[in-house]
Amino acid sequence: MLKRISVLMLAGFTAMAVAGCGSGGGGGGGAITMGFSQVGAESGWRTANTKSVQDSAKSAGITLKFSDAQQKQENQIKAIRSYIQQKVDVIAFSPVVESGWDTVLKEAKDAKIPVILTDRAVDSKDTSLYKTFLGSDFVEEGRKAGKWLVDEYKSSTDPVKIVELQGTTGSAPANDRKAGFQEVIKAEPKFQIVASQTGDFTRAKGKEVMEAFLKSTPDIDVLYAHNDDMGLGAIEAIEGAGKVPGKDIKIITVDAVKDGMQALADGKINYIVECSPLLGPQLMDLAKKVVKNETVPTRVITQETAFNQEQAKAALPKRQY
Ligand code: GYE
Repeated sequence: MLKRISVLMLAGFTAMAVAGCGSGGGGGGGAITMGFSQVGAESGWRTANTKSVQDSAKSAGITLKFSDAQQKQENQIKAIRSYIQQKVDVIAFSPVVESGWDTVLKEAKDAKIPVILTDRAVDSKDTSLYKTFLGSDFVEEGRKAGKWLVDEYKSSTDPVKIVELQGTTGSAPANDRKAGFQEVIKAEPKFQIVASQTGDFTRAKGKEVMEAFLKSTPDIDVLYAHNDDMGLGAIEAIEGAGKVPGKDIKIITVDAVKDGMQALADGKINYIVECSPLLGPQLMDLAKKVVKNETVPTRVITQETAFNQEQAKAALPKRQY
């Protein structure tokens, strides 16, 4: 829209007339339209992220075109193509998997529409295909999970049997949370990942896969789940098998959404690494800058922490999501 307005200005419209058709809001130079392609609604994290993006667009005066890809890359590619056709000012998206984006990102670049990656990364070699990447350091999250485990078992020499519930296959958080965790635990051979499978970041799959793990793998000591939702599903499976989550099987998850934090406070989860979904305000700031062609950092990392039971109890009353 900004481009169209500047063409009008060139055509000799007065500044006041331009402001009149600038459709309200927008930082000074007319409203910005953002096309946003969301992964889906697979988890509590995602729901909070969607709300953050929608609320912040509203308060930033940015017109948001929003689409939910239902965890399918083809739907995201379709949505991005439609945003290109609609000539939005900026495209933001959270790529469901890392690979396979070059073609559509080139199309956006050729149409001179800036792209912002939010939450998840792509593995494109050509980094000129997007302006910036806003989100967490998932490798570091995996390391934090691993460090807690190393500390928890520091006085034991017995083997520690770990099962892992991975996030969506091929997604940045699944790849990186696995890698960061492994990097830390591999120093001590007593830590053994005895089973590892995707639960697609959902509660239902987390439960289903944990049920299978419990049948196939005797004496599981630890569950590492790449998000709270899969951990919460797994808790149901563990209880269903007559075991006590948090005691018979120690549980580490990532995200720290309210339901996860409640389970941690109740002693059913033992440790949660935080991953903040509240990316909306920073995303809107970056969008305003890239639309004005201002330079932005190529990587913006979210600040995060981790919680044990006591810290979860203290944080819960003020938890926003
Ligand atoms: O951890 C998980 C969600 O990409 C960081 O996606 C996000 C992850 C989050 O479904 O719950």
